[in-house]
This record gives sequence, structure tokens and C-alpha cells, in this order.
Amino acid sequence: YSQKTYAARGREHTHPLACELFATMERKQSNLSLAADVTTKAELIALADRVGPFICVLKTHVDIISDFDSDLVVQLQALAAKHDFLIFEDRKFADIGNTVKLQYGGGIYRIADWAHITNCHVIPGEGIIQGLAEVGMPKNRGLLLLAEMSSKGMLATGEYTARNVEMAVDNPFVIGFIGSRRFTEARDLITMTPGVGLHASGDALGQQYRTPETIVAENGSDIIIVGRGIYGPGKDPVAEAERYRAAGWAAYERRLQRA
Ligand code: UP6
Repeated sequence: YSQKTYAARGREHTHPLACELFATMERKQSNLSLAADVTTKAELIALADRVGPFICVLKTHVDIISDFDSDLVVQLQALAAKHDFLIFEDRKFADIGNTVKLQYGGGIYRIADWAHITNCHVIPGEGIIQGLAEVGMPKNRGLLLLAEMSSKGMLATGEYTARNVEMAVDNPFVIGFIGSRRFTEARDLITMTPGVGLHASGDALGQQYRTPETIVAENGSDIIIVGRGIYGPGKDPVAEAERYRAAGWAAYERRLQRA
């Protein structure tokens, strides 16, 4: 599967949201997701509008926005339509099924109403997936499991990662993983990879960066997630977004050629 084109995988996938995602990637020639970790509404809207043309997925952390309101969601949805991208709220749910249902569907953020994709840790066991699926499946949302993390010393390894893969294969609400590589051929589950950078090797708080070439061409991941590499201090977000889009797409084309 990782040697198939995104277009073919989009045509064949059993989850409608995954079909939509692959089709978007093909249309825009982009396997780039922007990690938009800015802290005000105005900054997030401005960044999403500028970088929107280059990305397939906008990844948000809505709980870091100091002036969050429902109008922000309306504006993000308008930008998603204008620039043709999906929205991924990187919520990293980690509680029991009953609690995550309330956190996903309700509260101030009402994540399930607007985020096409969200994610969770499976540390509580598979009830967390079931709880999220009860809210998200009727809305045609999709879930990623955090099978690995990018940070130094992370504990999601070995048997824990393997259990993530088993749970993902078993539950149709799951469309894939956060992690560093392709984990399984089953159900053509997607991998999205954070910790991607072309220059820096990491930050002062344990983040570790690898290149699009390593992640996509060698490891078989599908989507690169890039944050500060695009809008960090002194960077031109439009130029950097195009650079990462081109690098991610070139790595994907090299992967296809290796087949
Ligand atoms: N993220 C990681 N590593 C993980 C999972 N998620 O970095 O294992 C998220 C962070 C941040 C983004 O929450 O939003 O990906 C990475 O941003 P950066 O490119 O600026 O380091």
C-alpha cells in the first residue's frame, strides 16, 4: 500500500474521510500538515489563510488559543473550504470512554462538530476508542492513535506500539496513527508524523526532528506535520510551507519509484 499512489488509495479506502483526505492530497500535491501552534485567534486565522494553499491538513491545539470563541471555528471552516484542507484537532485524549465522550462532543470547544480528525492515547484501553467513536462516527470523523511520539525518551515503544496497531485494525473509526513509520498494511491505515524539520535537530524541551526524506521515502509515513519549521522566528511562512510541501511530495515520489 505504501507503494501505491495517494489517488489509488483514496479510491479504494473503506473510510469516507480517508478517501476525502487522499483525494485532497492528490489535488493539492501535498502531504504536508501545518502544526499551527500560535496562541491567538488572529494569528491562527492569518497563518491558516497564508499557508492554507500548501497543506492537506491544518493541525490545531484549540486549547492554547487565549481568545477562543465559536467564531474562530466558523472562520477555520471557511478557510478549510477556501483552501481545500481538512482540520485535525490534536487533542490527545487519554481518559476513560465516558469522559472522553463528554470532552470530544461538548465543553467549550465541541471538537467533534468541526474537527475532521482527532487523536487519542490508548493508555486507558480500547474503551477510549469506543467512547470517541460513539460521538465521531455518526459525524463521519476519523481518529488517529498515538502509536509513537517524536520526543526524546518517549515511552510508546515495543508492546505498547504493537497494541496500538491491533486496536486500530479492529476499530473502523480509526483511520491511522501518529508515529514515525508505516505500521501495518491492514485497512490501509494512514501514518501522520510530527517532529519533521529540514534544519534544526530538536528543541530545548525534547522535541526531535527528522527529514521528510527519512519519514516519507524511507519509513513509509504518509503525512509530515511541521510547525516551527514553517513559522518559527525569522521565517517566511509562505516560502517555508512551499518548501516543505515540495520536499514532502518529492519524498513521496521517490518512495513510489522504489516500488
Ligand atoms: N506532536 C509532536 N510529537 C508527537 C505528537 N504530537 O511534536 O509525538 C505535535 C506537537 C506540536 C507539533 O503538539 O503541535 O506536533 C510539532 O510542532 P513543531 O514542528 O513546532 O515541533
